[in-house]
Amino acid sequence: MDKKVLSQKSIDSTCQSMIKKAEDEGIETIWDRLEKQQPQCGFGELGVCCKICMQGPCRIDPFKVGAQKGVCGANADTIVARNLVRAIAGGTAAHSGHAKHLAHILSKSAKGEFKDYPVKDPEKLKAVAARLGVDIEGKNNEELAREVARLALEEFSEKEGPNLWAATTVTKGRVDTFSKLGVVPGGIDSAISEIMHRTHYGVDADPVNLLLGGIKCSLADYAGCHMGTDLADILFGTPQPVVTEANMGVLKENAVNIALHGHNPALSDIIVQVAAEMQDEAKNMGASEGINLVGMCCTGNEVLMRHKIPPLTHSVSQELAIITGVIDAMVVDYQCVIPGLANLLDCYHTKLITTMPIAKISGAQHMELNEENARECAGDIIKTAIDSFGNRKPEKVNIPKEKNTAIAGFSTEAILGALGKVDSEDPLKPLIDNIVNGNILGVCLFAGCNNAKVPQDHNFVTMVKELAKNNVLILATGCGAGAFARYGLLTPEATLEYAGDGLKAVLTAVGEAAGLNGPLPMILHMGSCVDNSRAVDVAVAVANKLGVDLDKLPVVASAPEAMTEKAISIGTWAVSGGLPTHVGVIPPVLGSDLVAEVLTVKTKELVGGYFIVETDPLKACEKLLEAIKKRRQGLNI
Ligand code: NFS
Repeated sequence: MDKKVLSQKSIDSTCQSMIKKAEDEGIETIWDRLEKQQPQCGFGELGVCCKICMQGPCRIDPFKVGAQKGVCGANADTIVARNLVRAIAGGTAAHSGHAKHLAHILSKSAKGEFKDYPVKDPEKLKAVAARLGVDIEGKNNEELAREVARLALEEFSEKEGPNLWAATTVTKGRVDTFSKLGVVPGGIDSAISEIMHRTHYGVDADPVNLLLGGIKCSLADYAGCHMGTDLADILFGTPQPVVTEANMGVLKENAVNIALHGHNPALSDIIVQVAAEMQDEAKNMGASEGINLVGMCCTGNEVLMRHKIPPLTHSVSQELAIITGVIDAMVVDYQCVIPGLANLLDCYHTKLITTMPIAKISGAQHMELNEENARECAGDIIKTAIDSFGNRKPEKVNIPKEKNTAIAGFSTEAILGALGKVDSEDPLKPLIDNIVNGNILGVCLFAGCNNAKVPQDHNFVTMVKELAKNNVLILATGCGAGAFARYGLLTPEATLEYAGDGLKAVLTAVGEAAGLNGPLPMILHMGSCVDNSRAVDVAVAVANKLGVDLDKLPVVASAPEAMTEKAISIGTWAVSGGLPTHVGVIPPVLGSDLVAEVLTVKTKELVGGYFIVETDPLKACEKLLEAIKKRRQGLNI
């Protein structure tokens, strides 16, 4: 495979060398499977294929020659809208399933049943409880945890009134806008099941009404994300800045390498705690450097943010981790864990360990997390990994050298803490002053996945360099943040190299006030995908302080390599939150002019935000910069 072909798959040199190794060994990866799928179904790409009832599958001829209606009479607009909102419901189910899991843990922890999950951050617990309207006076941690967990669990089912996690965390203006449109979600699960109901055969056939349903469900997704962040912080601690290293060079030949992959910290955080106590066991088995934990995808982000576990690789390159030949165990929970991993187990010694009852993979070893005995489960899993170390196949070992320093851990609290070092009375003032005086032109939140259809990380890296040069402050989450970590872009050096003068001056002033002897990293890594809620918290605080709504702020978002249903639901709530939101992959909506028009134009009138679909990263930057400048004009700054 020549360099050009490799760079069309990933721009990460470690990934390229592992793709090459896979090819040499005759091993199939995600990119080979994508190739075998060509040409992909054009009807599916346009969103005009309907499989909802058994009279189908039906498809609409995009050239307007053949069938224009499905058997039931649904046209392209209805079919595209139905498919899209079902994807939003899928994403919502995933994010909120993660939050619900943590709510159950907090509930049992408060009752003294899950002893391995004490409240780690009582301050956050108090803050969340107060925000939810709990009277916190004189209550101890257990009482508060019980109330927060009860309120959290109540947020899932049918309930009267708005969802608390959505309504208490956005601006008043947003709540009014959502109320006017009739899209305020109640229970999260109710919102999901409402979508499944209204997209069932013969229910909602009005595309605009369906899309409004999608907005409502996306707001339930937002509620789930925010709850996921809040509860994880309460149980495992609110992140503060950490310095570590990223990319495959963090693997160690003489250590038991355990990759933590998936999304939920429920098990991975415990593994981090227990592994620290089992270093000698690994050494006794011949691993002179003990246990080396590394992170992947959003579970990786969770343990990076709280424990500076080095991120290894992300999203489309997950199989390549195993191809290094030194991952002794890959421990997975749920979401974004591809079944393709199991195909590698015949050739490599890696133990693929599934741990959640809802996420098993044929060929993997299942060691289920029992939260009543979480530390013991974690210990068993680590022992399995230590045993696996002895089964390495030396001829398969090849660790790419490259790694880069990465600074992460920028929770809302950490960002406000750093700003508070500049102005302790009014931490937001330095940020707002610098937005007003133009040192910071605007803010862009980068989120979302890699997508095998896009050269891995190409759009992410191209776009941040361009935006930073134009003095846009960059926040990042998810696999996007992971990408930036691997290229050394989460560093003060990147600020010095790429940031425009205004941005550089601000990041330097804050960094020096915070005692860093230099600027803050060019990109602030805020955590996993549910942690996009942290970015909302910052934006809401700024909006409230300025006395304007979110749709007036020079704040934009981008998912330049989006892939999952979760990315679609987050994108939809970012738009509903008032943000111009870029997507760098064509979503399956082009089969309906009406749906495409609603998403990119009409939503602007309804909620202030809108989608910008642009596959060229530099053109996307132009469009985002234009959107930021328009917003600045609107604010007269
Ligand atoms: Ni977000 Fe995180 Fe990554 Fe995409 Fe998957 S890990 S939750 S969905 S692929 S960014």
